[in-house]
Amino acid sequence: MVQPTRDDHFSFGLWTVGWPAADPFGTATRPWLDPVESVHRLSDLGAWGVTFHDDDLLPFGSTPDERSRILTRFRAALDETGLVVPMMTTNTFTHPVFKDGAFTSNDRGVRRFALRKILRNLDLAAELGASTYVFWGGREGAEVDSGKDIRAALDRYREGIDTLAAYVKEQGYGIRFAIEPKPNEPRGDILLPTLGHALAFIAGLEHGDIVGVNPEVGHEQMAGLNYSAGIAQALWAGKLFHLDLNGQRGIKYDQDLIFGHGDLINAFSLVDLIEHGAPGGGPAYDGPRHFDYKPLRTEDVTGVWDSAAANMRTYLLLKERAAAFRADPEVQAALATAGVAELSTPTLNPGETLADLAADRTAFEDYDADKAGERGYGFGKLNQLAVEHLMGAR
Ligand code: ASC
Ligand code: MN
Ligand code: MN
Ligand code: MN
Repeated sequence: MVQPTRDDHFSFGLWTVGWPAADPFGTATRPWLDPVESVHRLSDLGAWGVTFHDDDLLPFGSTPDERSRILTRFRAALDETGLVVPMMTTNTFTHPVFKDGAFTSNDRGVRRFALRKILRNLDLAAELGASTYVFWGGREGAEVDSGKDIRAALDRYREGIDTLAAYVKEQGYGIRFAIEPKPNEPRGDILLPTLGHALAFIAGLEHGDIVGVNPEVGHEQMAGLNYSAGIAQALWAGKLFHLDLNGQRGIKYDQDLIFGHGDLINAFSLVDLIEHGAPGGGPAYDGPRHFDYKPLRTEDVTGVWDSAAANMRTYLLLKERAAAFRADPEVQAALATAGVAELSTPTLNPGETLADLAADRTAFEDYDADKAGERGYGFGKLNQLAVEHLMGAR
């Protein structure tokens, strides 16, 4: 039951298991990992897909010959294992050229270079059959308020995304874009810092129909936000195109912990939501279950693969617990007491006008607000049932 299979649609970034664990205070603690080895190891563990930034596979500045040699080996590994590439993305953050951003660098030459780098990788994404293309704008931001015209930066961000989206449509690639918000790190403040900012930005795009979000657990939690509630809003907006699962413990630097190794209760409600939809009905999520985590810097190579397996195992265990939670008659009773399903009933009757409501004495003049104020919703009991299912106590 907790053995992952291809049907679970688990995917991993090459940059996750492949992270050599250099941080701002110390050098790498692990050797470079061959992407071909990652493909084989992930396949053996039961994963379904691999994802990558252009530079994770094809080092920045590779010659055309080097690119084709690397790609031939990589494709062979995909063919041998049957792993797919459901998502690709661009590294527009490592090279010094991007230190002030890519789409939103103050330097116009940098912005034009960034567009070309992304365009080339979009062609590769189409060739490899990726259906989602992620934009994580880690360097799109600032530390100095007067050094960045935020309105102009958003104009350039929109110009960049719309230009690339128009290209994807023209080429008939069938790729959708997913913007990944993050509040800070590496920039002091990043543009589109939360899922909500990103949804508002997308609403103003010309080609917003093929643009959605790729929210990451830790990134929303770095802003103190509730990840599963944010995911519910993205689903509600029809914009949950992809997601990045990991763990984070509170408002601090981006930890990229193993999924569940942070706010486990929120991870439980997330898995319950994306597997089963809202308790009152509503869409579930049918895209990749993508892990964007980093094996701890203290791990050796064995620890890397143990941690990769742990992400999938935790997800499957939570899925099992969430199914038991939903099926428990006591949970159903607690949901009824809480009135969870009642929220799906519209507030006005079918065809009822505001004048009708104003004439309805039972809604106001004869309504006993004090009596209604005495109601207990039993949310605490409901949450305890969730915690007990989560702990395997029920
Ligand atoms: C991404 C993505 C991130 C960052 C980070 C790079 O594409 O989803 O969160 O890049 O993982 O280290
Ligand atoms: Mn992160
Ligand atoms: Mn991410
Ligand atoms: Mn990350």
